[in-house]
Amino acid sequence: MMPRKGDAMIYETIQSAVREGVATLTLNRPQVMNALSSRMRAEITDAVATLPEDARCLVITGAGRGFCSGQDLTDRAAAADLEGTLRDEYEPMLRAIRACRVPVIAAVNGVAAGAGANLALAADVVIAAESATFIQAFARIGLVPDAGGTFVVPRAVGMARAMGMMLFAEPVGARQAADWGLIWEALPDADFAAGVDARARQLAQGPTAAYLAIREAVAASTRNDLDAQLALEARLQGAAGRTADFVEGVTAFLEKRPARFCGR
Ligand code: T3D
Repeated sequence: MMPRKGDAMIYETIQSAVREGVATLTLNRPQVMNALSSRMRAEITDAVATLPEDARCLVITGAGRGFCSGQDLTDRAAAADLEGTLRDEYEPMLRAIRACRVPVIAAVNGVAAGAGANLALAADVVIAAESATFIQAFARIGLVPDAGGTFVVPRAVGMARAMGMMLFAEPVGARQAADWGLIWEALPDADFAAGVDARARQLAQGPTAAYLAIREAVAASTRNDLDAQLALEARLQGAAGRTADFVEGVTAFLEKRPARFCGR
């Protein structure tokens, strides 16, 4: 039974806060490099699905020197039901991130290993500190990459690099991950916090409805043919064209001033 206060879940393994439209979810088990326990998965899922009304961007990051070391390996007896855990706990967490009602940035402050790497890669944009690494660590312990890794990684970096990452299970540095197209950018460690903050504010002040439509279109492009994708673009653009933010965007352009988007 998860501790609750009224309807709200009390978080023990994560911290969440909202400031000026930016919600920050911090994985907070630094003594184990923010390894994912069952409780942490439930808390992440809940926090992402119940973001405060005023949030218009979500940043997921880690406390301490790591981002997330994947499954908590102290939690795994040989007889653990891995299939059930993936289906009942990982999948809802990943789906919550993919369906988040605002754009999601993974701010990868340090090592992201196993399901921790793939948790980061579930975000819309990944920004990493230069000292961070991404490790498809699964084969080191006799497992198969999960948490969406076999879907996302080959699409981002191609089959050869995906296979190398997964078979050798070695760290890929943030700079290389950016060069390969696995993540958006790697920032010098000294600039990381400010760089993430600037990008988060940019998204929090942007046209939220258009961002979500962009996510939908890009995700659909992995399964659609051109005809279906053109039809989807037309439908999404029709909806975007009816938003207050489109009116504001065009008005601001014509008035030669920055747009003030309301997110609708
Ligand atoms: O349900 C299922 O099981 C299926 C789902 C599976 C999903 C997965 O994610 S499987 C992959 C699990 N993750 C890993 O295999 C990574 C294990 N960790 C590491 O390889 C390394 O710790 C890191 C590369 C992440 C970091 O290395 P380093 O040298 O910077 O730090 P460290 O000293 O290894 O770790 C610091 C502490 O965190 C240490 O504890 P200690 O000695 O100080 O008491 C270490 O044991 C602990 N820790 C790190 N990762 C985990 C962990 N404790 C529990 N679970 C972990 N995943």
